[in-house]
Amino acid sequence: MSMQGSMGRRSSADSVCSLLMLILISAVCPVAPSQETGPSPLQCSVSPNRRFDCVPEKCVSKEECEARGCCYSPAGDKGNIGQPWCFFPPSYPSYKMFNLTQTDRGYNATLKRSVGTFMPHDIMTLQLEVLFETESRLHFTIKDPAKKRYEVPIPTPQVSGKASSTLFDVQFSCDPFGLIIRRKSSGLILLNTTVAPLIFADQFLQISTSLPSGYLYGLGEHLTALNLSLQWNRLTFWNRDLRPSKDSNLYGSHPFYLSMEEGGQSHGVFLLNSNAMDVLLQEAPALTWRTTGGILDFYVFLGPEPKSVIRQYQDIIGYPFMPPYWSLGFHLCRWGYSTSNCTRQVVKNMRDAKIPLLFSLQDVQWNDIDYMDAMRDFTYDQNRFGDFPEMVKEFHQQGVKYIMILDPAISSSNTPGSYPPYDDGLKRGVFITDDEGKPLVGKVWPGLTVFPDFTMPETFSWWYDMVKLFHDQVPFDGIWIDMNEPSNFVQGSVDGCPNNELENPPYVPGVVGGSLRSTTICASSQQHLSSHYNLHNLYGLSEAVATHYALVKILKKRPFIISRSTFASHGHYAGHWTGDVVSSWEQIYYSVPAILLFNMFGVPMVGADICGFGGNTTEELCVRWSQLGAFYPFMRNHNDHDSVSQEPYVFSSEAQKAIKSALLIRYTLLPYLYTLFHKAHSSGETVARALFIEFPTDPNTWTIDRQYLWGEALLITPVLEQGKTTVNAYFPTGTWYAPESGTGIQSKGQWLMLPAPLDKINVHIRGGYILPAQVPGMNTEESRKNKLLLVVALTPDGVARGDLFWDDGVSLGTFERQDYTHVVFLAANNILLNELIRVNSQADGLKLGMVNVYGVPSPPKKVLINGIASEDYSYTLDTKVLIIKSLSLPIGQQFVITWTL
Ligand code: MIG
Repeated sequence: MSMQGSMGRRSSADSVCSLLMLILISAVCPVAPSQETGPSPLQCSVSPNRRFDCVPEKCVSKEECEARGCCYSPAGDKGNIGQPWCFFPPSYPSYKMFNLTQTDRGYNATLKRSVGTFMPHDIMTLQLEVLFETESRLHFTIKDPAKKRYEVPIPTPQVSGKASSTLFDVQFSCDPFGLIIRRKSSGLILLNTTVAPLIFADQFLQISTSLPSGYLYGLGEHLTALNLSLQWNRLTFWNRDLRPSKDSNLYGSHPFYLSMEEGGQSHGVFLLNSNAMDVLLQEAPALTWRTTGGILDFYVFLGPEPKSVIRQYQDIIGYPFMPPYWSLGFHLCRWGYSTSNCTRQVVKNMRDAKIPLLFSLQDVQWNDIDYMDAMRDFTYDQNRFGDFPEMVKEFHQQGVKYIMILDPAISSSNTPGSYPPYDDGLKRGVFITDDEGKPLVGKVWPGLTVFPDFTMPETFSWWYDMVKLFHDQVPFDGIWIDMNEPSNFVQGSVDGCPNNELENPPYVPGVVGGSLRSTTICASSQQHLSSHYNLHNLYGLSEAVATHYALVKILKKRPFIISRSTFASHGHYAGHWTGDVVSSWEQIYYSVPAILLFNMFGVPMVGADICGFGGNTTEELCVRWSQLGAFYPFMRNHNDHDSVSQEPYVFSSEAQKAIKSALLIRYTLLPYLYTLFHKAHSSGETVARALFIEFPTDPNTWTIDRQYLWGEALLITPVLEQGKTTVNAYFPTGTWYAPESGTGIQSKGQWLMLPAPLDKINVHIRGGYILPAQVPGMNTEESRKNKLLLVVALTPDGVARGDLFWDDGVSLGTFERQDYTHVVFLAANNILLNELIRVNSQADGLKLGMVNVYGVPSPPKKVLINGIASEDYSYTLDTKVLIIKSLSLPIGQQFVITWTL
């Protein structure tokens, strides 16, 4: 430990120099003290926050603890796990490092431990590989050099050389082995893995690190605030079907965090590991990764801005898919639309509910499992949904898209020959097998079921065939994939699970139900690539990938898929909804951090069930949730089968009016939202964005999770509490305009109480930005044909910029094939003009019809459009808003608009 202290005082050295030091250090590695007796009392004087659990797998007495060579000190319960009573002394044996060598990609070294741990099957010799992949990305792996272990099968970039300069430096501690990673510019230690012993046993891998601050974000999917609690907090990763509850493993796993450093810089860490896992947080501040298999495969992202960290993470996992334009509209669903006529009536009610506004605004109608025959995939009930294909065609004629649900589990108890998905799948061997090699049988909605193994190539083609045959009958536009954790109504299988090491690992993370098989299939069941034990957390992702490729092939258009279960890289293929949230004020709030975190995970197409899924909503909650939901990237109202109706049209006309005016803002801003999705797809940006990501140097923003932004320029302040007609809003430094009036607020970074009557959601446009907008039509398709409106929000210096990405909204790979239009808008010195980055024929019909300029200090003397004077404008002195109307300027041709003051 003293070595670490002296290394901490060194100024940052270049890698050659530090290599020399390291060789020197390795040469003088001391021999670890023998552990035959318990540690002396002195070694146990570890301050409470720096204690790391030495008996994670059970409760022990003082004697048992000390027999392990650990320190015992009972303490009170704090956080969800409490302070450990039995903890490692600093002298607890760990690995030592040998043979550190420089390679053309970084460093290699051997790690050896001479004394085993309390876990079975310690791997006594390990291989460390440190790769300096880019200036801002460090990659290191710790593996068993003697035996290939399971590794997560997602494609990651392979880098051959070594970055010539880096934002980080790495120092190695040889005894105990540890990595100390610092930011060169500030000298700040970002990671230090010497704080607790490294354990690498066959089914128990643990590594701890110090953290540079208590501001930590990520590590989903959990029901949490945006800024994670470090008070003895355990976050468990084991995908599970569970109504979102605190301190529980939920539907997805994203072992990635972002940490804020003092001054507003930030870094991120990703552990590419899909095994059942716990992450433990404590106020030291420190973090422990504890996983039950695979290898340690870490990426460290140096940012330094949070935006860069998030992009660098997505460089590894893939950028988000580009959604079809229509998917940005309003989606309506519920469990319980039990017939095709009932589903038709819903669409009709939406269209009839034009009062008091003239827009219907529904874009997509959905069905839940109600449509199926005996709840089996790829069937429809001949009595209740006999005219299912016709229903979908009618929706299409009305400009409404259609999505239905599919569950992965396939009914297995049919008369042979009567249900092709099962018969064909069985023949092609696509189902996950038990320890005897027979398809494992569980129970889901249709009764007995088997589970497709989406890690097998044959399953991809079988799934494609099934989806294609169904699409030939029912021309749906997208697919909703549910129950893909995978969920199972019996524990493991109808025959239970065998008794083996995968079923009963020496350590079970803090999963709900206490066992890996709880609500899912046996961990020891076999898949093509590995055991389910290793692959469980990838089940939803693998189904999403298979569904994505099936839809690409069938539709030859952009696929739209919403999935419940996810893993890192999911956003490249599909979106996500946050599952079975309850209709409560608590859960409307939690949906905000959930949406912001999924944006950080590279899954920008995300939303919660508007008005709540479980339980009964109230009119007030549903109005507030619809207002918030109008600013979810994915906007869907969905409801449980036994809850009261919550479609917008069931409420009072005041409520309907409130919901529609929020919808109207969303539809007006679709060109802006679509451009944000393009930026997510093309450069890893977030769509719904936490304030700290946009304003990292303002620490006031670091804990804000009741407000957020769309991109850089739109601040959203929903009401998340019952009975409130005001809302407290933080305005980061700058000018913020209320679009209703166009009046600006100058903020120095301050909280303001805003009026928020039930019919209003507060949104503000940031000075310095230009938002492309459009007058809405009946749906997104109609809206797309209308004239553009530019909202120009000037800074006090009179400057603003923005852009528009435009294409046909449905074709595959328009960005990659460069078949799109991209126009930048610039305003300065009382001039607004466009700069054509790329123009294609898609933009032919698109014309600029109106410009609203906010923050024009005095009445213009004249307005010139391409040099020609126009009379069609108005100026309001008290709001300082200039409105220029009756324009007809093709967006793909250059224009100049001038107002002289
Ligand atoms: O066991 O398909 O989260 O959205 O309505 C419940 C019925 C299965 C769970 C999904 C929910 C859906 C429901 N499903």
